[in-house]
Amino acid sequence: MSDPKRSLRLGVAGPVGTGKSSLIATICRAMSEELSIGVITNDIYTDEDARFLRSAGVLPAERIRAVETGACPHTAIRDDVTTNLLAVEDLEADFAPLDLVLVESGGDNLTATFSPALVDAQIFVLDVAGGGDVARKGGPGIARADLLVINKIDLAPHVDVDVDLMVADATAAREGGPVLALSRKQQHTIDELSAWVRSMVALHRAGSHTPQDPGPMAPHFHADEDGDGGFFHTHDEEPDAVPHRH
Ligand SMILES: Nc1nc2c(ncn2[C@@H]2O[C@H](COP(=O)(O)OP(=O)(O)O)[C@@H](O)[C@H]2O)c(=O)[nH]1
Ligand SMILES: [Mg+2]
Repeated sequence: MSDPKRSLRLGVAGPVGTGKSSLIATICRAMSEELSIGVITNDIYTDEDARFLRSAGVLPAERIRAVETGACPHTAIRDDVTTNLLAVEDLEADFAPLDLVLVESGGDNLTATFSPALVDAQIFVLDVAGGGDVARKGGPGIARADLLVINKIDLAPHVDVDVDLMVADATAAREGGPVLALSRKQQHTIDELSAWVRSMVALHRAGSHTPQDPGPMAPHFHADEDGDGGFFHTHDEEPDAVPHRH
């Protein structure tokens, strides 16, 4: 059970470019009058996401903090959550009482999920531009995040995606778990997102929400910065599953 005396810590995961930072900006814009909010971003080498959010002006700049994760951003959100936990606790102490801390993952693939040691609940974000098949192909985040968002539905007609079908496929892959079609240009979808966040905050405060682990990451590839190589590794918990080069 999560600790109802502190903020709800809500992770936002998903592939690069699907709209995680924008979704966080949307939640801040829609809810900062009813909830006291802080944000932590995870970037590999930069604080680009934090700078984007600060410049969007959706929260006072000092409520948005960047954790630079080094080579593998997934480590920070799953395997060794120490730096993120300290950043969350600092925010909670500096702006007590916070209702909600949003944690954006860095990461570059479809399977990164947060550890329940860091977040109480998580949203996994896909967008329609990734194609209608993505939701069906699955992965732990898609199947078992607390909420799956299918984002940028305003673009669906331009990329030949049937949003209703993509939502139906995702709902089946999630065995009925919640799926939300979102566009920052469609207010009724923003209202639905706000309602979901509000209900999670209420569950957390009542002490009746239990954080779930969506499951370990699949092995994945990291490109070198110069683009001519990289390495493949896993985050499995088994002792023999050490990172390895190919
Ligand atoms: N058309 C459209 N574009 C969006 C929407 N949300 C985000 N974007 C755009 O998608 C791109 C990536 O968004 P960003 O939030 O930086 O993605 P992140 O890498 O997942 O954090 C940006 O150019 C955004 O302006 C949306 O609802 N509709
Ligand atoms: Mg971002």
